[in-house]
Amino acid sequence: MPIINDIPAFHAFLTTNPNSRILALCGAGLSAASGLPTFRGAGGLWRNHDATRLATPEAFRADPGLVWLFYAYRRHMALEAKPNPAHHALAALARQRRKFLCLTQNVDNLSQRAGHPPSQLRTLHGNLFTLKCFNRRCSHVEHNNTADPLVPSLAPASVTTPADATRPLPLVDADVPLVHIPASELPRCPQCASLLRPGVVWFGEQLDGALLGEIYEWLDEGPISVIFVVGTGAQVWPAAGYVQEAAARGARVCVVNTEVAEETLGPEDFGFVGDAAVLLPRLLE
Ligand code: BJW
Ligand code: ZN
Repeated sequence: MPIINDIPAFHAFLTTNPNSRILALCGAGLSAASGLPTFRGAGGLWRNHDATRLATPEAFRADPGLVWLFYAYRRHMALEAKPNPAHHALAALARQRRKFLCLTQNVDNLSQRAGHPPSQLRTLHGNLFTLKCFNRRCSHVEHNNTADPLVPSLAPASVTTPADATRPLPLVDADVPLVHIPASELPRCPQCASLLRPGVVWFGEQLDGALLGEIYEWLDEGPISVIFVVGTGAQVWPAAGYVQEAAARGARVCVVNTEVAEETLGPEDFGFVGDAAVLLPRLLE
């Protein structure tokens, strides 16, 4: 049986391994307490669209305006959001322990804004505030975490506070028809005039090869005492594979999630059921 909700047992384990190497794999649940929706489950629908179906190159090719509205809305939400105590607890752990590496699947920039040292953070799925050219032959990349909206046609994505509370919000209320945004009104590459796209990794796309190489170098530097698996369904590859990679290097798995599947954990593993923003600061105090 895994060790469930036993904070003193986890503290005892960490104290007996003061200089050990620690890994974390984080997902959307880490930012849930900051008000950002998750991909699957209750929060996983955006205006009746399955969020994971919009996160594909095919969806962008079919309707770049729709996909841009989805990402413009998420950029706006992330800009409005604040890092929560779980982001801060992981950032503090990174500052305390140089042998801690955090792999995040999140693209919301909240770990960075919590002061997580960049050398101890790897953003597996990119960043909402990076823009890159959709033309594969063009290497243009830019960073923009200020413009909101990015272009005037994406302005509906930035409306989260209705001036008139009786009017529904255009970007969250599925009953309000979305305006079709023609490609001519979307952000364009300054180098080749192709469409710009969000700098995130969509399904079917390769993760950055150099980044994956760096992670394997870190994994192979020695044994790992624990991998925190925080707020992720751990269903998406290659991210999900790091749990097994860490376990193969001796790590005990410590799941922090509102839902913990005990049967997936080994007898030495830890499971903590609840909000990461409440649990992580207690686990790491
Ligand atoms: C809380 C909480 C609270 C709530 N506190 N907890 C091998 C086997 C099978 C398939 C594949 C494979 N290798 C590759 C694939 C294909 C595919 C894949 O994995 N498919 C699976 C779904 C089966 N992978 C890829 O395509 C990847 N590319 C790749 O491998 O390239 C090589 C290749 C290409 C083609 C063929 C074969 C190989 C790329 C994956 C990119 C994923 N991109 C997205 C979108 C990013 C941009 C964006 O944000 O829009 O990444 S999809 C989406 O899922 C997003 C997330 O980062 C990712 C993971 O989701 P996450 O974070 O786990 O969120 P949820 O919602 O699923 O879970 C939230 C959790 O939080 C839940 O557990 C809640 O209970 C919990 N929670 N509130 C704590 N308060
Ligand atoms: Zn270009």
